[in-house]
Amino acid sequence: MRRKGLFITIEGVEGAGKSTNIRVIEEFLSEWKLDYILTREPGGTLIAEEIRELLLKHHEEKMDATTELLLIFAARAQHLSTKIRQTLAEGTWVLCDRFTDATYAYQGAGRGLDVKLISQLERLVQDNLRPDLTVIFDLDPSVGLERARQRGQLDRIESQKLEFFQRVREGYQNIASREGDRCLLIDASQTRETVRQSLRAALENRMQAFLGE
Ligand code: Z5A
Repeated sequence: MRRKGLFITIEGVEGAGKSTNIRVIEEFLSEWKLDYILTREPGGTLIAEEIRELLLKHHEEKMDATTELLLIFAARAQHLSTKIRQTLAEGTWVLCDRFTDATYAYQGAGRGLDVKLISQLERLVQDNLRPDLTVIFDLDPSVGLERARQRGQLDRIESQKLEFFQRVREGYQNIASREGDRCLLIDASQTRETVRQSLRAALENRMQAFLGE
């Protein structure tokens, strides 16, 4: 029996279907009778949610990319220290809508910030904590942005140019190919039902390995 909860993160470009498929993962965890919490980044605690608002709203002043990066890690430090670490230590699983892979994809690949700087902050804030499993929904960003647009007004990060999101997608694809043991790359261009079935099949596989440990 595992003593610690498992840490699962969900990633992808805008409109790739994270929120839609988190429900599929929740359903799956409930079927396995696993205690879990659902949280998100940036955010997940009162202070971190305030930082999220600052990050996503439009400002008259341009936000510097390093400022953005530091705010994301500030929110993450708060989230880890007041929620994630404690929950995992109690044996409860944590399902988190985005985590540090998003920082490598958006601030690293997207904004072009130095990956070494991101990994230094990752070590500072997380120490050795890394997700046990990461599901990455892969989608052509022009399709994802169209889906997101239909939902309403775009926030500050969603308002970037298409090329930015193409770099973000490549960033995620690189992470998935480098870290195949941790990451599941799901083709999110299929119908909702097909995505759901591929996700369930992939989870079934991984779960046998985790729970058989
Ligand atoms: N960010 C960052 O820059 N650095 C970081 O380190 C972190 C985050 C942690 C907030 O993230 C922003 O923070 C995000 C990255 C940045 N910004 N951007 N841009 P978020 O996760 O809260 O917000 P989001 O990425 O904008 O999520 P989203 O737009 O809600 O996307 P989604 O959850 O992947 O999509 P969805 O809501 O499930 O689906 C979108 C629509 O498509 C919806 O109407 C669905 O019904 C529809 N849909 C879903 N699946 C399908 C299929 N298969 N076919 C057709 N239609 C579908």
